Amino acid sequence: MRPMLSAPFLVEMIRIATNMYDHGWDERNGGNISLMLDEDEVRNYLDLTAVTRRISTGFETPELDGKYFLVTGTGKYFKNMQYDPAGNLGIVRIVDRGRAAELLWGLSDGGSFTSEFPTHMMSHAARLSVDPENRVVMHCHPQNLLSMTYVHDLDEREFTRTLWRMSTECIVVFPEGVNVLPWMVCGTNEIGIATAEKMKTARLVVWAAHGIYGSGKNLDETFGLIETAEKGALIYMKIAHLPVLNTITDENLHQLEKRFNVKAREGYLD
Ligand code: 2HA
Ligand code: ZN
Repeated sequence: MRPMLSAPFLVEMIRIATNMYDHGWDERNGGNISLMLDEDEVRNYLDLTAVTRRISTGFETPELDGKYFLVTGTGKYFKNMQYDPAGNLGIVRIVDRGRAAELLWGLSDGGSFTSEFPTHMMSHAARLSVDPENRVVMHCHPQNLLSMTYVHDLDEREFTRTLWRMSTECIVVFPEGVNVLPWMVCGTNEIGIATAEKMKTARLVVWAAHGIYGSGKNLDETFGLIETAEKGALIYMKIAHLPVLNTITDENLHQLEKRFNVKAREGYLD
């Protein structure tokens, strides 16, 4: 058995969370991440029969039965993850049609997984139904995307089109656009169900006046996805109150589709 702290998935998780904190996206206990792990990968570091605790979830995701996740803990600070990985993170196996999670490692102070576990697990199930390679669900509170939800129309097409116009990279990185939920109470099954539904058509889901969810094949890609949308929002917040003299037109966006072999969300370009 190899030492857990040498596991590449754990090292990468700590690096990404630290980087997110450094970007100002995860104040205090803000944000949460879940990373699906392969059983064969986990077996190198853990005795898969040694269950520390069984934690009820309060929802069902039968699609995830038997799947393993490295997940951030509730009330934990991304800032502190690097100093105490086992206190701030846990590795769980989903069992009983998603109604419970067996803790195999971490959450060493007796804590539980993130309060947003419903949204994470339901979003994994939704993403896997449209992309079998999806492994990551990531949530954070980036300043500019959050600011934008106070001053911009929350219509998904309009929100997406604005971001696409704010930087040439945006349509290339998220051609399917950004989905948006109105303000809702967080940490509930209801916001989990609503987010998962939105995750079927886009890897980014904005929570108005709260933050954003991203999903993807790995931590790096998912971080980059949020980073690109947040850059678009940063430009928007810098220029929204100024007279705009130049922009990226729909014709330009069509040119980018051709050049980078991406297809913009149906009906989003004129
Ligand atoms: O875990 O970000 O949405 C803190 C949060 C809740
Ligand atoms: Zn949050």
